[in-house]
Amino acid sequence: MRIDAVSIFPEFFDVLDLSLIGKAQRDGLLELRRHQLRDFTTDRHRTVDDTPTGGGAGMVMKPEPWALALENVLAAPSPAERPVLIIPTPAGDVFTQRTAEELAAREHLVFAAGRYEGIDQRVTDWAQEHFDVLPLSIGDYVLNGGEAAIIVMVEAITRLLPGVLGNPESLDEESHADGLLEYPVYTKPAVWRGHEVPEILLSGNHAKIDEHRRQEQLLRTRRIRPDLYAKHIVAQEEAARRAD
Ligand code: 6GU
Repeated sequence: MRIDAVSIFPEFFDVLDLSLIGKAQRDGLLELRRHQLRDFTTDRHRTVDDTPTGGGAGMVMKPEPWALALENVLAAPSPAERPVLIIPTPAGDVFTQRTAEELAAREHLVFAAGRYEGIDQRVTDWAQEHFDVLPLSIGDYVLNGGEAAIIVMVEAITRLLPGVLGNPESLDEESHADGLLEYPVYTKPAVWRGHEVPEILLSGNHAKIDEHRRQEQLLRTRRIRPDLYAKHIVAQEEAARRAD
């Protein structure tokens, strides 16, 4: 997979050189290219922002440097497929595990990190000519810029790529893989500071252990995320109806 990330703070993305994503880059599974938006300005002050047309607080990112930066990304040799342009914004569709799975199947992702009050809307409109454009939010809160959201999305997407995780089986069991939260996990010792591991987990009976874990998943999801639990129940009812 190829990923390009454009920002006025490309150093933000240095954390992606650590750990599993760093290794994925060194192993050639992922090519991560970072770009400084200011390199695509044409004035002496390398200006990337301007006042909002129509008035109001804050500043807006000018369209011209964005167009030049994105054209530069398009000019580099690239996987044949039409690239996806992801614009992080609290006004976007919510990024979920499903989104991560869909994006993990693409060959070329481009992330455009806005700062200030956002990027001139016409960049989004123009970019549709060259990219599949996706404005995405990582949740209902406000960040100072898109960089931290990009790091979150790149981590969620790239860990799904074949060869990135040491043990790909952990993908099947983790939270959200099947729409439920993960069951609680334990290691040794069996009793620690008076707290015991559930006895069934020490039994060696794998059918019973699977059943216990499934029950814990359902209880935990109902308690912590009733919204996900309700969706799960609806999906189960539909599956049962189809099986009739
Ligand atoms: Cl993707 N960007 C910004 N700036 N704030 C956010 C966000 C994204 N998702 C939630 N808040």
